[in-house]
Amino acid sequence: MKGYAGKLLRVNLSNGKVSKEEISDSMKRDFMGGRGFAIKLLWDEVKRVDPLSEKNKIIFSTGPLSGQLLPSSGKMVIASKSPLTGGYGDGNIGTMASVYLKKAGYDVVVVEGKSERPCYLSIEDENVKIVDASDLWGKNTFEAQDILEKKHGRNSGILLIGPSGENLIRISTVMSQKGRAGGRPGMGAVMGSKKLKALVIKGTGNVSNFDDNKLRELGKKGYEEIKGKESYDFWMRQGTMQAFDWCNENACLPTYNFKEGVFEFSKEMDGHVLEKLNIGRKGCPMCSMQCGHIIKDSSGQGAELDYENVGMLGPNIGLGSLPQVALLNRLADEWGLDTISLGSCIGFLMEASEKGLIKEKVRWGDFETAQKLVTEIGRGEGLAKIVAGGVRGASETIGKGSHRWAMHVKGLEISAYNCHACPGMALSFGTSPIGASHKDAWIIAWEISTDRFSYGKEKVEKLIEFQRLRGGFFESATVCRLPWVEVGFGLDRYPEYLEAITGSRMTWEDLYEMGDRIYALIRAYWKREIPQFGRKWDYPPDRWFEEPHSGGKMKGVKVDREKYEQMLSWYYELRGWDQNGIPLKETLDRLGLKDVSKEIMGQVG
Ligand code: PTT
Ligand code: SF4
Repeated sequence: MKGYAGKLLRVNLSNGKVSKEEISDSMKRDFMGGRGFAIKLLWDEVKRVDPLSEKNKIIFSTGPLSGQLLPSSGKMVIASKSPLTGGYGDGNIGTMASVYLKKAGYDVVVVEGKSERPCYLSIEDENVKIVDASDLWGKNTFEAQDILEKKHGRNSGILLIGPSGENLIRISTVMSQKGRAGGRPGMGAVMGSKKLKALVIKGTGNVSNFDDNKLRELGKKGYEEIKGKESYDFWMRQGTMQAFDWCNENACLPTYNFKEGVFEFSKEMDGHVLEKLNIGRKGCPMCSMQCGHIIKDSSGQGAELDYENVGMLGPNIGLGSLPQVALLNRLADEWGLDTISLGSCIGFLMEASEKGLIKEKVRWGDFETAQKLVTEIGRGEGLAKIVAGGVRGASETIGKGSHRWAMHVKGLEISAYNCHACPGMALSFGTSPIGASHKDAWIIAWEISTDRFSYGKEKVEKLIEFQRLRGGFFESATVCRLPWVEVGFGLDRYPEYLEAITGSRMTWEDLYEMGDRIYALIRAYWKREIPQFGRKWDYPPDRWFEEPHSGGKMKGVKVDREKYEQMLSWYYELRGWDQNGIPLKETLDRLGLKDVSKEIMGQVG
């Protein structure tokens, strides 16, 4: 099939073996790329292993749209069995590594085994080497990026971890280009466990497409369409930070460890403040609507901000200064810590301190302590040891009912939307295939603009439609979804792109079915890896059901547990899963996953 480099590169760090494998047409047809390839490979090859052992594998996977001359196409998926959740984990990163990987002749890299000494992987077309990285070990991601760029040239794509990944801190992510981050569920720790500091990728070839002329023409039109959109100017001024004000207005800003939805200092740090402080913009390759806004942090250095980072390192920990948030963000990037989980961990410690459950004083909004905590978390030292495994682990250590306000689902910390008054978004977090991420179904905007308090079946149907599109198509194609979500770029462009790339026309029905196949396989994976996995994994924390907002326009509102139960039951029914959330045999058979049902049947649930 056209549009793919056609090869999978496999590198075993235990024995140094490098091999190249053909990717079959059925794999391309049934799983497309990105997340689809990743779950298929993990299902086939990574079975009941300790995520931080040499038996786990980490997958870097592109799709047919990655790296093409098309709007916002410089993306790739990083996936593995997650050390944070114990189930399937992935993240999506914008990086030159996705562009160069395909140019080098590979769609996917699978890294397995474990190196004895720190190393990095150098991929230059045919030439693949495991290189000693002793001098890079311990360096932060900015320093290591500079060293590698100097050595390999700026025309290389670099994916790397910081010291927190080396220290096996389970909330570590993978970084690129000093500000792109991907792999929230501990992908950085998996690299660290393999003593793999980085991948440096260079490539000089070109992928052969079905109709390059048509593709060029479509790409040109796509960029023009994006620039012509009404919301483009505002997007360029505020990027994802436009959500900050909106969340505060709608009482869904994560505030004081998701206790409240409105922050008293919001006007001092919203998108308008960002506009005034902005000193530059950064983003992913092939993008004409770059969303990384740079401001000077409180130490005078540049830091790149996004809504999630500000929500979690600002209101969620009671901090109301954008330059101070930017400094915490920069530190997280240097250490290679995921900002969302980090903000949740710090918020958890602040609340534990307020409730007298830990002896240390960690006050809301205390910037100096928060700064110290980032370093301690990155090192896994001191008070931070409690949260090194995320807030689920912390609540298990502390006990005393703290699981009620440990803000995670399936072990992954909730991203920056408070859902006391957004039941659809609560269900989205509950059913996201990697734990509480917003990436699969950001239903909140639709929910607030329609019937916010409805628990109706139509909301569940909409949620599944979003998951099919975002979690199925965008994650596997693999391309940035923000042109569609944020400026209203036409969805129908994508099947046209696919046709010009691969030569085959796929309808949305075909693409949705592929999304369902990927979701069913991910669900089966969780079940196989965690035999007791089932319905009770699909609930947000008790806080949203039990503690209504104490102020703001949603004062007194909380999620109704019984009605949530009903939505969850509909969700399973619509997906063709049983009421414990496990795909039915007939569903797996229909999706071409016959062998999968044999493996998960008969497991205790
Ligand atoms: C994503 C998650 C997000 S989602 C943000 S901000 W967001 C946080 N960014 C971090 C960061 O920065 N530094 C850091 N140390 N940790 C961080 N953790 C958080 O990671 C990102 C953009 C954004 S910005 C979003 S919404 C969209 N996400 C997409 C997606 O998931 N899929 C897709 N097909 N397109 C997407 N487009 C947008 O990409 P994870 P990026 Mg990211 C500094 O990785 O694990 O998925 O978590 O990739 O290149 O940084 O782009 O308001
Ligand atoms: Fe990257 Fe942002 Fe552009 Fe998407 S919109 S490709 S995340 S810079």
